[in-house]
Amino acid sequence: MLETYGWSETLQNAFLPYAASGLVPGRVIVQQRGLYRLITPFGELNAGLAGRFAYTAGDMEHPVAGDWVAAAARPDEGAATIHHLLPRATCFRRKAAGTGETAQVIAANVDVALLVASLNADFNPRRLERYLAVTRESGATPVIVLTKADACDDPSGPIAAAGSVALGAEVIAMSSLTGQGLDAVRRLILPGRTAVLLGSSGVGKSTLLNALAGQALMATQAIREDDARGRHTTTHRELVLLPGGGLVLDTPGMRELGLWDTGAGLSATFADVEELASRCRFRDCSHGGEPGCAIEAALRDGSLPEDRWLSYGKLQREQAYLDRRDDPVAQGEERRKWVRLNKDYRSRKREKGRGWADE
Ligand SMILES: Nc1nc2c(ncn2[C@@H]2O[C@H](COP(=O)(O)OP(=O)(O)OP(=O)(O)O)[C@@H](O)[C@H]2O)c(=O)[nH]1
Ligand SMILES: [Zn+2]
Repeated sequence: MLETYGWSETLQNAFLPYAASGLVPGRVIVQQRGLYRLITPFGELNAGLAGRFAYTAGDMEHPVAGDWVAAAARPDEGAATIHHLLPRATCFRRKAAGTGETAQVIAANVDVALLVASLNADFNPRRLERYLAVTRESGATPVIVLTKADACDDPSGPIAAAGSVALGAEVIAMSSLTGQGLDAVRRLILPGRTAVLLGSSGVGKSTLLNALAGQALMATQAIREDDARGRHTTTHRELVLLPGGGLVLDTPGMRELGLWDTGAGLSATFADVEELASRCRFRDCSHGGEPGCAIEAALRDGSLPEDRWLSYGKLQREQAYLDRRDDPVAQGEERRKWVRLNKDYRSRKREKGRGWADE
């Protein structure tokens, strides 16, 4: 039964030592302020952290939605106590704002991230680059899903634009309204696999989730219970089981995409830019007019689109800001260099008053 929720041989092996002490495996389907709801071999149980675990676990090791844990179950009470966190296959993290913590885990064990953008109006490939970087950092597989194909006369432009930033990620054009492309999306979320939907407000994430889940969503999403005083309470289930067997993780944290930790993911998403920079004649090239600069050459002949270069600089600047805030001395120096370079580039461009193409 846990296989439905993604239980695997790898997890089974990690769990083995805990089985001996009578614990059971469980997956977190809701996490709210230190209270958890788990799916376990005994069905759904409400859970809290064991005192010792809460005391010794670091911030990053506190379970979040999607996590697998080892817990002591008390099925008669409908309750359990979480004693251990099982290793995460993937994890979405965010730099915690202003708390001095280094990072905050948002979701765990996501296999595929659907990066949702709308084909109808302001389609913005720059936004996709950010989501791609975040996803690559997490370890999940990104797929670009372009919604509202029914409201777009010619989607070939946006599809090509998405493809050009995707660096190998699959691109699917679809419509939740007509059902076009819906099967292609369904095939991404195989039984036991966990997906998330990332994208700006209004691009159609909820509509897509409803189309994927069909009738099942309304029936299963809300957990109604009587609290201690006999009042009805409703909790939003964060891990939604689709009729076809796949899972979608839908948490408030995943919906608020603020300043994310994109370090390694940034390099993967801009591998082409970093590869170009490595071909400059001078290893410490500032891309500011030195002879043999591959970046400037590529900007001039158009093989590196200018907005992609600027977008790279912008994400570097945001990352530099985070680095500076979290570690005032170290780390940031390399990225601050990029900030400077990018400013140089932009001011020199302003001086010229025209684009590189006019040189
Ligand atoms: N024409 C068309 N409209 C769609 C489609 N999918 C969603 N919409 C419309 O787009 C609007 C926004 O859709 P939502 O699903 O609420 O968007 P969302 O991404 O969940 O937005 P947030 O909840 O704010 O994050 C709604 O009016 C939908 O009816 C589609 O495939 N075609
Ligand atoms: Zn250079």
